[in-house]
Amino acid sequence: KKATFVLAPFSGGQGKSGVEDGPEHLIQAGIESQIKELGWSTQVSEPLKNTNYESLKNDDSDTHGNCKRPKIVGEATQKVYEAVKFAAEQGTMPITLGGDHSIAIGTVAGVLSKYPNAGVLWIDAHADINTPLTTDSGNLHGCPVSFLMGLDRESYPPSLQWVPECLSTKKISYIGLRDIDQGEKKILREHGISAFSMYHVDKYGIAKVVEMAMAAVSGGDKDCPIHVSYDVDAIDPQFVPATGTPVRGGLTLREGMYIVEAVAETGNLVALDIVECNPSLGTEDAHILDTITAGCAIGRCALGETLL
Ligand code: DIR
Ligand code: MN
Ligand code: MN
Ligand code: MN
Repeated sequence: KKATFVLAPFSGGQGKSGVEDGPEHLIQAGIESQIKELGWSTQVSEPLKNTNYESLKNDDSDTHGNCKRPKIVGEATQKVYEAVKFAAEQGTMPITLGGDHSIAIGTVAGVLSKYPNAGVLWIDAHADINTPLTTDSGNLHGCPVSFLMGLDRESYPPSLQWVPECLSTKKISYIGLRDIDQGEKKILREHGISAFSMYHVDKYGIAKVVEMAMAAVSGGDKDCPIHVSYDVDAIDPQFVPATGTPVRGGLTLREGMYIVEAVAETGNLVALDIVECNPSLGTEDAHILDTITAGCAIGRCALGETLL
């Protein structure tokens, strides 16, 4: 049991600063030592170490159509891709700590290069499936899924043309959705993408929803590798307040933990992302503590803490 913590202190996929401090806070709070205590050996990879993306964030010429900061997003995600791919090829489990969710362009592409048939569970209040043609905000953290699928490929900025069209519309399922743009709804519907909103969590309960989501991405293969890309804003802001785009009516902390516990129980987890913890957005210390400890709990549950 070996895990590689891939640190991705990157904020260029959205406008707010502070989310680049997520990895440091999670490490300071002990996520690595907690996972060691579960019997994992760990190592740390820092693919973005030699570049100050925060200073590059102010370059107003870095745009393409409606997309904001495509150059730094393209460059940073490619470095994350190489690091995650390498960690997976070494036979370790990449646990990527964000940073904003644009970094999942790199993590999912890296994981799929090692495990081409892996299914992705995207845990989020948002679908993150805008394309450069549909995005209103221009923030690329709202677009990673479409890049991985190659949707509206002709519209991609040059810096993101490296992204392999690696993710089938049949190999992703969402849990926690409650804030989806019109253009995204159209994409989800047209491609028949599996998606469980908060409505479905209320209707079926979280256990059934996770079971259905895993069945949807596994295509009948009981050993199908699973990558969980976990945006902490899936959990209700009452538990996870320090995040860039909080939306009320989310998962309880327990429901949020149950998702990764149930994946851990299958033994099929091959990679985990924990993204969008933004310590700067806590207006009191308890907000930061709640958010960071929830991030650590997601990591521990995914790696088997609560399995007896
Ligand atoms: C919105 C918000 N759909 C956008 N997306 C967020 O900017 O494309 N994703 N916040 O996490
Ligand atoms: Mn900072
Ligand atoms: Mn989100
Ligand atoms: Mn997201």
